[in-house]
Amino acid sequence: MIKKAGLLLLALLFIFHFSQAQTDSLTRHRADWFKEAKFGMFVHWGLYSILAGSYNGHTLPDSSFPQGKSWYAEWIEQRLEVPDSVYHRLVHQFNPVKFNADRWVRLAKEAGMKYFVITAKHHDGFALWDSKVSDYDIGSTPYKGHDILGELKKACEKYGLKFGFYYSHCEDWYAPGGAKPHWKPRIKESAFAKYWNRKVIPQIKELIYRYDPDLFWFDTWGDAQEAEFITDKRRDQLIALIRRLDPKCLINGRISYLNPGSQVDYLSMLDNAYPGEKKHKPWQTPATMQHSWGWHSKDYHWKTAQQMISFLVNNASKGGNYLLNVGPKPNGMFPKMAVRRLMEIGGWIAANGEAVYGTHHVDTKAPKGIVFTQKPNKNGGKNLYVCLLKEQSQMLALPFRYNNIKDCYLLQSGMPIPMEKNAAGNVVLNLPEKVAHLYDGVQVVKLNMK
Ligand code: H79
Repeated sequence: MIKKAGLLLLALLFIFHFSQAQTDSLTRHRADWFKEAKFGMFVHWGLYSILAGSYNGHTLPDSSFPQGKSWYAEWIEQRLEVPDSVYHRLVHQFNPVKFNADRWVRLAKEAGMKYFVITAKHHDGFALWDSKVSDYDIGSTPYKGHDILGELKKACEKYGLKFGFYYSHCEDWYAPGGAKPHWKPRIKESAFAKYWNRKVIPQIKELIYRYDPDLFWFDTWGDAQEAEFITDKRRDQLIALIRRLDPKCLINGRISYLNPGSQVDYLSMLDNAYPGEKKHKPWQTPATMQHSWGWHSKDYHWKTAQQMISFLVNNASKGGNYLLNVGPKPNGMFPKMAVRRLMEIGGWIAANGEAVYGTHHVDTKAPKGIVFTQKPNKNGGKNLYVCLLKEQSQMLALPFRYNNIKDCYLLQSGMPIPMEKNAAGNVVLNLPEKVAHLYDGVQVVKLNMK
């Protein structure tokens, strides 16, 4: 009898040990795909897209409003003081008849993006899916019956992209207890608690049960309300919930920007912020193509494709990702300026993607206007990618031993690049003028190292 009980205990211990090991391994490897991926698409789309940055004869930014000095079109309700009743009635106008999930995700794929993150709910509180706990959702629009998030998920599976959600867990301008902009009267803790339990938690569950996402992107940026409402307890409750229901799902540091704790999978920088060095966790810059995230028809500050490629490569050189935003129009179309840029970036990636995907940061300090990425190669050595982001002189000295380099050529064409050895024993590349002066955009020279 005692022997039997002992055996049973042993078996149980074994099973426990085994499942624990599996969980540990999942925890350790959960973010592997994210580290390799480097490049993702962010989409900001909701009721604000209808207003496109303008309301009642005013266009953001507009300093005649006390809080009007911002380009962020997704903030228009607050910044241009759109009356709640007017803004809420936009649900009756949200009818993106030209929405085509396959086309969106195909564009992302062709741009070289490996994951796709869409605003399931932004600060305005509007849910882009048919939510059981809120009528402020797609189910109240003329587009009801369409499963936007489901179609996007399907398209992501088809094209091999990971799929995840931006979810505004702190600010919610619709729910009475959701946090409001910092210049508004502060919400009571008891009201926030209600909002948290009756909207945030159930909606996160819905998103997981319905769409099985690969990641969540929460959004705080270190202001006073975050400190007050997103307590460690709430942060950990939300993390535990997601871990329990969807252990593969990644969670970002902006779940609590001031105090992310140790359990988050990756860090998100502030909007359009680029750190100077690598981080202790996988990380990412969320970035805009214009100033605004949501569609803003009068924001003409479009970055060039080459600028965006530089940001992508620069982040890769520090071990980070680049999450590039598109703000679709209310009819469901991507702005043509965005389409053009996605295609241009995709063209560059088709020729130079090897220098980005699956690479690691390089500690060696690079000359100005240059960044390095690297990865092991099949011969037991490594490939070092010298990315020229700014014009260089044709004789380019690099901080690598000449004797360690087997081979050197332009990545996109295979054109050999002549090398010399300088007095210090380091390599000096002899670049053709068109390469050194970037006539063909950002250039990558590949060094095959011992
Ligand atoms: O969803 C988008 C924005 O609506 C939301 N986060 C992104 C992904 C956001 N809303 N407000 N904030 C972020 C805080 C913004 C702070 C800013 Fe700044 C101050 C933006 C511009 C000045 C800090 C400094 C961040 C960029 C520069």
